[in-house]
This record gives sequence, structure tokens and C-alpha cells, in this order.
Amino acid sequence: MIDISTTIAGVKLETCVFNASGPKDETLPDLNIIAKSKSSAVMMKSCTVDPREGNPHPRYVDLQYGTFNSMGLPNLGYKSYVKFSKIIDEKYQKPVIASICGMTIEDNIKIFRAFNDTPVKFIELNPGSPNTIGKPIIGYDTKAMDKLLNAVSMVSKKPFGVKLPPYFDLVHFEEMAKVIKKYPVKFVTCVNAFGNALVIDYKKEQVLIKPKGGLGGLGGSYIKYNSLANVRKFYQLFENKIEVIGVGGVYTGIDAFEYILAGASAVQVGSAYMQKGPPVFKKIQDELTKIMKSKSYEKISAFRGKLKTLD
Ligand code: RRO
Repeated sequence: MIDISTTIAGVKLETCVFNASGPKDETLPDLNIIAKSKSSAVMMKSCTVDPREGNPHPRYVDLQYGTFNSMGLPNLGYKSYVKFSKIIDEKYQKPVIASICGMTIEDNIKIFRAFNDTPVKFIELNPGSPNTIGKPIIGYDTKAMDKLLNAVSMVSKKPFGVKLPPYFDLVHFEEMAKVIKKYPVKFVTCVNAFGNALVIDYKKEQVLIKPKGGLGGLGGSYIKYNSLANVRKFYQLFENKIEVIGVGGVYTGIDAFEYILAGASAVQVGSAYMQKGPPVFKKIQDELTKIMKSKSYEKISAFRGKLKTLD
């Protein structure tokens, strides 16, 4: 019997494959669909204090090997997700996860406090969104991250982790890991969409999305190799004390296998869920199980992080 279960922030998940925050997880009907699928948890859309309509349309496009978005954090406001978490938990007994993306430290404190009295199993703090017009990506500012993590650590009664933007310089991994290690952060999720990409329709000689003159976040297979490197670096820097969740171009069991080999304790499915819908979770899980069987691995800890190098 091949076991693809995992534990994140002390919470047992039946499989190591669940939905990423963002795609189709904004409304209660969206969350019901995820709860009924084989996703091993129900991750909700990042929320703010007040409801937001998000950026002007068009703000999302499917690409051949991924997705391109500048949604601008459309969400129903944290009070709705507090309610939804109770409804979903009662109905499905599947772990519900909140994603919090407050606009200020005070907002984040308020939202974390509100989720203390809910059945959410853990929280993913999102300081890495590239699409909030006029707001910097906090995950690129170590001092701001230090302040934010300090503030939420003081109020959260739930275990929490942080969804990070991608880093490309080894020094940045070390600086961010140093800040994160100061706080009771249980996991990091690598990575959010790559910010401010530009996708062009050459026939029309035009951009594809309206916000920011056409700049938006790139996801899917385009970002997989850098995302794998982010998982690998944080896995090494955290030495098994903080778990790493991989996200970015997980379409197949091979993708999931590679993330786990790099050090991930779980993978999230974003672009592939957007494009293929609920059956994608079972497909990835079945393919991962098959690969493990062919390699005689009975559980993911048998190969997690055990990527071989050439030296
Ligand atoms: O809503 C968005 O535009 C968005 C968010 Br909050 C995020 O974290 N990542 C992303 O690609 N889009």
C-alpha cells in the first residue's frame, strides 16, 4: 500500500496534494467544489478586511504552459471566509486553510484574530502577491517581513506559514530564512506567481490584460524550475524544522515527485486546477502513487529532500 499522506503544521493530510490559494476558491460554491474533490485540504482565497472587486477586466488568461493574472485580490472580505470555514468544516471534515493578505499590519492582526475562533487547521499568510496596484511585495522587504511576522506571531492561536514570492539570489534566501526562523512559522509555501511578467499578442501588437499596462503574475510550467530551486534552498536552510510546500507548475505526478525530491512536504495545485478543474487532484495523486510504486517507495518521507547532486 503506497501512502502519500503528509503532515503540515502538525495537521495530517490524507494526501500531499491540495489546491493553491487563488484559483476558483473565492466563493462558497467554489469551496464546496474543492471540498468534494480529492484535494486533501480546502485552501481559501487570500482575504482582506474589506471585500474587494479586484482589478479591471481582462485580468486573467490561460497560456499554453501556464497562467497569467492580475486579479488584484478580489475577495469577499475576511468575515465571509470565517463563515465559510465553519460551513465547510461541518459538512466535509476536511482541513480548511485560510489565506490572509491584509493591506496593513493592523489589518493582518485583525484577520488573524478573527480566525482564532474558527475551525481552520492552519493559516497561510500571503505577503507575496504581485498584483495589488500601488503596494510593494512585502516578501521582498526583510524588515517589513520581520515586523509583520512579529505582529502576527503575537496574536495567532493557529499554526501558520508564509507564502513567499520567488527569489533568484542566494543571499535573498538566506536573509529571508533568517527572519522566518525568528518566529513560530510552521511552513513556507514556494512560490507565489512571478510578478510583473509581460505577455504580448504579437498579431494585435497588444498586451493581454488590462491592469498595470499589461504586467501580471506568471504561473504554471513556466515557473517550475525556479520554484523547485526555491523549495530546495529553503528545505536546506530550514533543516527539517520548518516544512516547505511546493507550488508552481504541478500538473502531473512527475511534477509532484520532483517537488518532494527537492524537499517539499506537500504540493499545491494552482494553474492546473484553474485549467483542468477538480479531476486534476486525483490524476496527480494517482500518477505520483504509480511513480512511487515503480521506485518501491512506500511513503513520501522515503525520498523527500533526497535529491542527488553530481559532486
Ligand atoms: O489576486 C491576485 O491578483 C493574486 C494574488 Br492575491 C496572489 O497572491 N498571487 C497572484 O498571482 N494573484
